[in-house]
Amino acid sequence: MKKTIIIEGMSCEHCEMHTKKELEKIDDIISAEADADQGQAVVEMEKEVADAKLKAAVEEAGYEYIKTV
Ligand SMILES: [Cu+2]
Repeated sequence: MKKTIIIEGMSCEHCEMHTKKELEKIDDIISAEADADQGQAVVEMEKEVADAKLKAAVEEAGYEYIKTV
């Protein structure tokens, strides 16, 4: 199961890595890939993860969570 998160504020590979690491700390997230150019991250989940948790991880990484689509 996948979700795409729209994120503002990432500008380079380091930003992508910060976001990826924070998202992958969440239980039930198998992997996360962030793309600064597209301003989004895609998470692969073992089971449904609440959007609030995704938001918290993005903010912890230092970027602005816009929405989950
Ligand atoms: Cu950066």
